[in-house]
Amino acid sequence: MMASYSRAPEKSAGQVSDEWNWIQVQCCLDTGAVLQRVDVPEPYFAEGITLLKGKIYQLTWQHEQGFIYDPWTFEKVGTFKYQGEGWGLTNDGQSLILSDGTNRIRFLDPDNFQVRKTIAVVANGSPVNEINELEYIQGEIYANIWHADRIVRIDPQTGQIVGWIDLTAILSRNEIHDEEAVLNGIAYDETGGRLFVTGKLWPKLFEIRLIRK
Ligand SMILES: [Ca+2]
Repeated sequence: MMASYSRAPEKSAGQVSDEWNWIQVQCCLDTGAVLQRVDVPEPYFAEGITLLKGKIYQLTWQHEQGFIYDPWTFEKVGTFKYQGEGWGLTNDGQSLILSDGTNRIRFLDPDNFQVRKTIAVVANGSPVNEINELEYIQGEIYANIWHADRIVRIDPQTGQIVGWIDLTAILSRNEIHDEEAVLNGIAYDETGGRLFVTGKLWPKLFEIRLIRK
């Protein structure tokens, strides 16, 4: 899972990734150097993260327990509860937007974590399940589907899928050494208009440009 933000105005954007049990900041995109990292303690499983109003929010999959961090120090500054599983997390500037492995996406109030609204992801009237990592980009929710090399673009009002992004073969076969090495990272640098993708156990982070087919 990835979120993108600028650490300081004079610096370029970094990525926060929580692959396995940590959150880390990578800067210097040409080197991929890890600048900062915080481990998530057992038994929690590090899941989706997002940066909203100066705080990083993080889900922990099946523990119904979220963590809140200071984005500069990575110090834990709070916790929150959610119901059911927590997979992907993003935000539209107002609500935390959470996926749970089904086709349901919930919008939570970041002040009290109450559910503001729920949408169901559908394509041509059929549910699209296993919605995983999320990224809110220019009024749409981009999401990957677990174990698929595709990202869907979702209308946040209706849940309708409005487009598919095909990432088949972005990583070559000999670079994948694990069945769980799946696409699951999407980050958008709003300032630079740059879109990044990666995956669990992937050796690379890609900046991609979308081409209409
Ligand atoms: Ca993301």
